Amino acid sequence: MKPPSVKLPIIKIFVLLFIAILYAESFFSSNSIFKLKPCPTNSPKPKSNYNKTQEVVPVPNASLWFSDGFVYEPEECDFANGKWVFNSSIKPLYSDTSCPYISRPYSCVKNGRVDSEYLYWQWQPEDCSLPKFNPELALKKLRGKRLLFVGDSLQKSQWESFVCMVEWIIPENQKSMKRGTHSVFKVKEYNATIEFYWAPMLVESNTEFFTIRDPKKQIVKIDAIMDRARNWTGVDILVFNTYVWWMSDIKVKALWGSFANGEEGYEELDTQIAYSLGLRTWANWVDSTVDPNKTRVFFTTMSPTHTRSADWGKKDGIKCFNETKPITKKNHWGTGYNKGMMSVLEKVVKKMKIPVKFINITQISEYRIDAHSSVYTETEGKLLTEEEKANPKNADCIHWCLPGVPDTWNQIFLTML
Ligand SMILES: *[C@@H]1O[C@H](CO)[C@@H](O)[C@H](O)[C@H]1NC(C)=O
Ligand SMILES: *[C@@H]1O[C@H](CO)[C@@H](O)[C@H](O)[C@H]1NC(C)=O
Ligand SMILES: *[C@@H]1O[C@H](CO)[C@@H](O)[C@H](O)[C@H]1NC(C)=O
Ligand SMILES: *[C@@H]1O[C@H](CO)[C@@H](O)[C@H](O)[C@H]1NC(C)=O
Ligand SMILES: *[C@@H]1O[C@H](CO)[C@@H](O)[C@H](O)[C@H]1NC(C)=O
Ligand SMILES: *[C@@H]1O[C@H](CO)[C@@H](O)[C@H](O)[C@H]1NC(C)=O
Ligand SMILES: *[C@@H]1O[C@H](CO)[C@@H](O)[C@H](O)[C@H]1NC(C)=O
Ligand SMILES: CC(=O)N[C@H]1CO[C@H](CO)[C@@H](O)[C@@H]1O
Repeated sequence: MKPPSVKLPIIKIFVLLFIAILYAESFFSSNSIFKLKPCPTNSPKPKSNYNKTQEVVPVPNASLWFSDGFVYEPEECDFANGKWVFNSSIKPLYSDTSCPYISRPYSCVKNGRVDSEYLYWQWQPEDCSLPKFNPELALKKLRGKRLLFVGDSLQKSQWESFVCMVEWIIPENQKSMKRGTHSVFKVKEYNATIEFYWAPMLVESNTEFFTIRDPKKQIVKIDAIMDRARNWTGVDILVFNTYVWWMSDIKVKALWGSFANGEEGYEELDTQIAYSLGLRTWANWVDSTVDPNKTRVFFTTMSPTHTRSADWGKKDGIKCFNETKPITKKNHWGTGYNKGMMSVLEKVVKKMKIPVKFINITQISEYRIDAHSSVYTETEGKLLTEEEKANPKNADCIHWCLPGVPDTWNQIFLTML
């Protein structure tokens, strides 16, 4: 009885915030090809950025990189087992001013974040070392290929992180970006694309395009995926995620078939059951459609939220506000991700015909209470005022600053590619 009554308001708060934030982003307003304008920031910036990052990528020759002592066996190393190590010599490959593709809610520095320690932690697995993200190697692996991320706003930040980490080595006239429900970043020189498809629950729901903003009114079409999934065919590398949208209420309103009877006839299901059914719809599509000889399938596990500061011994209600250091307690686990949901995901994937590899980011991200967008975000398209910024209630403890934690997700992902 007690645990749900404690958890429920937290869950509600974060999803309301989540929806408000995403709504502000407006997926449809920028549905045009923005060829990068040769604007003043673009001409001097890439140069200085390039010099900086030259140091970060000491071995730009990929064949050297391969033979440079990085014997890396993802199968043999458990990345989740490790710790964050402070290293002031780290130089992020991009910043939110050098990379023009970062959505506003992740642009923490632009939005006024002045503390910068959160940029200088590197993930150190216990049993191996994690190679740096080498943009040239990434592009070589993607030559002639399509990489498509499908999922929610956290997946979107992983996509933006990936694009930003490679885009600075590509000449202006060799790249283009088109934004929309299906966003496409093209690298002409390599005949490669890095794409994102907005599908926060993978299956359809009535809230995903923000016409309905009350999570209580969310209805999920638990068996509907075919229409959108047509756009995911013929891709070489698919990366899915879905989690946080399933947590909008204590039950999920699930509907089978079409919305033909209006939105009547839904059934209220326990979150884990609904998640399992939704994932099975996705799994059936993958199993029946994906050619494993052409396409590799990945799944990014849940990104933990940090809305309950009591989880790490702080007064509750502060959330991740003002946090500047990761949690150091090994295997720290808070209420920001649900282990039951994780095992649902594992069970569904285990039964699939097509192999799906997990990019398991959950535990490593769980430590990073310091790296969320917090109050360096926007609501309804506007930055928070100084007064709003002083109020922990306004902190976004779901999304992450870019550059930041999603870069490490991609560092792990690149070793798996
Ligand atoms: C970048 O490096 C080149 C050669 O090392 C140097 O000539 C140039 O001044 C540097 N640019 C900046 C902005 O530091
Ligand atoms: C990269 O390294 C390999 C092996 O040392 C060498 O054969 C090749 O010429 C190098 N490529 C470039 C572009 O330097
Ligand atoms: C710290 O970062 C620098 C630059 O990335 C790297 O050369 C150095 O090895 C790192 N130190 C440790 C202890 O990993
Ligand atoms: C470019 O890549 C696509 C697949 O993404 C492939 O169908 C096409 O043949 C490639 N074109 C060239 C010129 O390599
Ligand atoms: C994949 O390739 C293997 C070996 O070339 C072949 O035996 C198998 O039938 C192929 N699978 C599919 C689904 O095309
Ligand atoms: C947040 O940090 C600022 C600056 O260190 C401090 O003035 C303020 O009291 C802190 N607020 C809370 C709620 O901890
Ligand atoms: C991801 O890692 C966590 C913690 O290391 C583990 O409990 C969980 O089972 C893993 N999930 C998957 C899908 O492998
Ligand atoms: C967002 C998007 O690109 N949707 C497309 C998915 O595929 C269907 C059918 O091919 C198109 O009609 C949609 O426009």
